[in-house]
Amino acid sequence: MATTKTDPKLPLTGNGAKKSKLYQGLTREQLIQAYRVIYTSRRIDDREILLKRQQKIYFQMSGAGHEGIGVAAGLALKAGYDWFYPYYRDRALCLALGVEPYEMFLQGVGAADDPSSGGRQMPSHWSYPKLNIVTQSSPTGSQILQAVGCAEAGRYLARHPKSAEIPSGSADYRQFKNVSFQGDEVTYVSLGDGTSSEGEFWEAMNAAALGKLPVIFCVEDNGYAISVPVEVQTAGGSISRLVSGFPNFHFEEVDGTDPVASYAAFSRATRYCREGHGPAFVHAHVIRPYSHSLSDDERLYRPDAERERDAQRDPVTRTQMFLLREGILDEKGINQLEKEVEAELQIAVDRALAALPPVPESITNFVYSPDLDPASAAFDTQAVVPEVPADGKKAAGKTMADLITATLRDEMKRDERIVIFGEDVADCSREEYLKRKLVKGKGGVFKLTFGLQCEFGNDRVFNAPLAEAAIVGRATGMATRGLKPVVEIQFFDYIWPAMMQIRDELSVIRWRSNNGFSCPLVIRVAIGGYLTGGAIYHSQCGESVFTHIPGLRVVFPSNSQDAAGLLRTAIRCDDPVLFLEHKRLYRESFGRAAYPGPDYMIPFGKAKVVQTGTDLTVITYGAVVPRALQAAQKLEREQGVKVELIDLRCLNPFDWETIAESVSKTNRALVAYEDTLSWGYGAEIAARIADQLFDKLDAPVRRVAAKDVFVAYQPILEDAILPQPNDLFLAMKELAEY
Ligand SMILES: Cc1ncc(C[n+]2csc(CCOP(=O)(O)OP(=O)(O)O)c2C)c(N)n1
Ligand SMILES: [Mg+2]
Repeated sequence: MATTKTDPKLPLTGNGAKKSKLYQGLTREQLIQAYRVIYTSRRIDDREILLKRQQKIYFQMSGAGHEGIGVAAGLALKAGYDWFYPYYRDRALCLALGVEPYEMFLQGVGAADDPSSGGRQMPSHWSYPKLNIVTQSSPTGSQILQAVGCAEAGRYLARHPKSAEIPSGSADYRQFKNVSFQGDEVTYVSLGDGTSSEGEFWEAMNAAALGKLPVIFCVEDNGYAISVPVEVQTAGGSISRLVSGFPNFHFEEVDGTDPVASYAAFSRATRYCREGHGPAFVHAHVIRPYSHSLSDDERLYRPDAERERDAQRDPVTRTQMFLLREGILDEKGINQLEKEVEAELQIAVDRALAALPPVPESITNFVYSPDLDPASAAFDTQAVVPEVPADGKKAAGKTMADLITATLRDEMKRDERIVIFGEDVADCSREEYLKRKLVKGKGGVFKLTFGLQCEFGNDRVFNAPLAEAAIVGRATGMATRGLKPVVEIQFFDYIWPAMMQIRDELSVIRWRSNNGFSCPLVIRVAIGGYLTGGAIYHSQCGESVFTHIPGLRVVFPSNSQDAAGLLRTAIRCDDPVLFLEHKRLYRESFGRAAYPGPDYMIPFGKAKVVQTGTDLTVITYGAVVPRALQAAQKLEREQGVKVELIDLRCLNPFDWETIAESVSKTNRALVAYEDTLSWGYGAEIAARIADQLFDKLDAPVRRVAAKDVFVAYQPILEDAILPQPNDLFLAMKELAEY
């Protein structure tokens, strides 16, 4: 698709005017409205700068120079119908979509009533649920993949309209997740020229092109990323040239300081997307007259001549001159409009300065869903024990892998909002091979999703490009719209490209938007060692990195039945969940069980006492559970020491009550975990015991864990690195004897 170029040097469109004349489809009234938005946007920046200097607000980020493209996008798209992932320079876009100046000033002062975040985020981090403006963060570019997921969700919902319904009596996240879709909605996402260097931008472009998704990528190119000029940032200096090879795209390159030309570009882009041809790319050349932020002084790296050249293209003066030249407004009309805006802003500032700040007690509100507590009794259901077969033999125990698959299957039957994607999770992307029965299908490198694509179709189970940030980012966008993605990260060791999405987006979307948005979803991850043949990049643990993130539930089952019950809770709950599946336990003979039925759930934060004892408490989880059990049984056999063994099952929340009760009884505690010893998950448990149960202890709290090195390949080394039954045995014995 060729790029449609508008020469930035051309004068603004048209001259001489009749009242009925249209300007690229815009009426004279719309142009006056556009100027009002542009002028208002600039004056809000000016007022904020003043307020910051008076120390009445705490940060300022301007949209100056970007108003032309912003207002054009706002005029071409529909608030509350299309979806918006804007970045911090999109003040004019937000105003054009219907955000009130007062609401922007509320953000500056950090008021309790600030609709974007209730005082939790910096100004210019837009979030307006009623307008479909989705909460934005500060990391450059982390919104882009979510926009792709948002567009995917819109298309999925249009194809599966029944999934948007809330079945009566469905006691799950769907009660609190209203879903809306239009069928032809477009998702807007914007970014700066510098941000186009982020890998996530390219992952998003690829995903949008692959899926022919209705996303408009708007690059607002002001030539700088703080002090770094575009030729140092972008090879060849033109992002348009670099992306021109992406298939299925419509491309526009436009002078973004010209609202009329920008509107024409956006209208073409919007039409292309709405009609379902694919994504669009709008490259808007803009200016940045106010330095990067109030903390930056661009005179340190830009000479006056360059800045003056930019000033010639200022969208405020350009648009004003255009209105005068076209006879749309005369000088009096301009003055009148500007006076009205000034008066409106004065009232808005005064009101915002009088607004109440949030109360400190509110800080923990909305870290998690306020509506559905996955630790509550609602998630405590009985296992349905299968009847003994007629021949009297016990039903064969199923592996953890079997029961995870069975649980996924039953949940997919129950809830059409569930989609599964990741690397290799589909049976076969080339569906015709399956249809012609040429292949059996793969269904995951560990085969846990085997058969699900065949059963539920390839728009519910599909392979994703090899890009972990994209898997989590797209899933987050989908979940924001109400779908329930259950995505897979193939190996825990490869979760790190998704870390920005997990740490700075997924986990904090509800909190930072003050409950305006949420994105409950499940990330299944194969984790752990004891593999004989894994190594640094296939055998690591590292769960404490994730339990350290507020807003993320972390689950780590040790046996089949728990895996089934906890996975179902993870899927039906209203929070994002990291579901850690130990690879060594997938097909272990330890902990096999019959399928506990299609409604079996275990509440989060409830430990299981694997065996009761009186002499010492061992607190552990995951693959250390069977090893600790082996050690405890040996200790009892050989020394008569009775160990109480606690399997935490869920790491956030965790079951402090069961730990406290047990340690109060046994007076001795050993915390055992597979991850490296120092700064590990057990350190927190040990610290809590020392802190809160000090009076009960007859011995120091001990830990057994991996050596502080990575897991090695050679089995002799792996054995020496990871905690073994004998290490656990010796530690238990020593503690019992203390
Ligand atoms: C991931 C990340 N790295 C660095 C920053 C700090 N930072 C904020 S804005 C910015 C420059 C962005 O430039 P560009 O994308 O061109 O947008 P502009 O501000 O010029 O509109 C940087 C480096 C950040 N917010 N996020
Ligand atoms: Mg820039």
